[in-house]
Amino acid sequence: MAIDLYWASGCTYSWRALLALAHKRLPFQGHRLQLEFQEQKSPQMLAMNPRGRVPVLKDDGYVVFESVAVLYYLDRKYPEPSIFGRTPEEAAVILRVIEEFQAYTEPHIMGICRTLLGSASPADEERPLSRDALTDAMHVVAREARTIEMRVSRFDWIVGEDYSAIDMVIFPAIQLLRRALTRPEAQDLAGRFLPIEANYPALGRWLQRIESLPGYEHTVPPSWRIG
Ligand SMILES: N[C@@H](CCC(=O)N[C@@H](CS)C(=O)NCC(=O)O)C(=O)O
Repeated sequence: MAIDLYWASGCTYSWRALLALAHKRLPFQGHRLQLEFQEQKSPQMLAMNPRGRVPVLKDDGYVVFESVAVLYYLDRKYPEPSIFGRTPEEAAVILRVIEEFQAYTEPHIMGICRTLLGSASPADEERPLSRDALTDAMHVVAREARTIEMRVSRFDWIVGEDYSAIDMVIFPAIQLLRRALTRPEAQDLAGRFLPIEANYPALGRWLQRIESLPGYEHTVPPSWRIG
């Protein structure tokens, strides 16, 4: 087994893969790319992922990209501890909640974060939001966060009794949102969300639960530690 992970600091999608590798205690060779220098678009990277995005995982010559596919591959290849549930029913709920998050919540979180933190990407769909759009996005996120709050107030993890792929998918996005909302220009938006421990106490405990997992500290974006 020789796993290579191509990733970028502060990239929530890369963070998912790092969390899965840490949880499964899989040794790997990390290749940190600098997105601002377009390293993800080098010929070597484009040969592995023609979309020129990270994360990309290579395992003994097999290449997989798109973060949820990376998590799924790792789980099929290295099944213990499982991150896609123990039963077909649990697996379906994990996948369903991943789909729901990606369809209904994540685009709004990313819009807010891109606007407040800036983005290296010039793509149309990645333009900053207007002030009104920002406020609307925050309403949606606050509402969706309530449903996650309900889930983690019943169990320790978002689905069922184990830490799973859905926790790994949502956690980095919430951390990025927290970071974006601490910007001075976000003061009027932040009140509905921060401090998270006051607005969403179960979500706050869930974040701390993940932060205390073995190996977690190695997954934290290095660019955040010095900023
Ligand atoms: N849907 C992809 C998204 C990956 C993605 O957008 N990665 C960003 C960094 S967080 C990227 O590589 N951007 C580089 C670019 O757009 O040139 C996944 O889940 O892996």
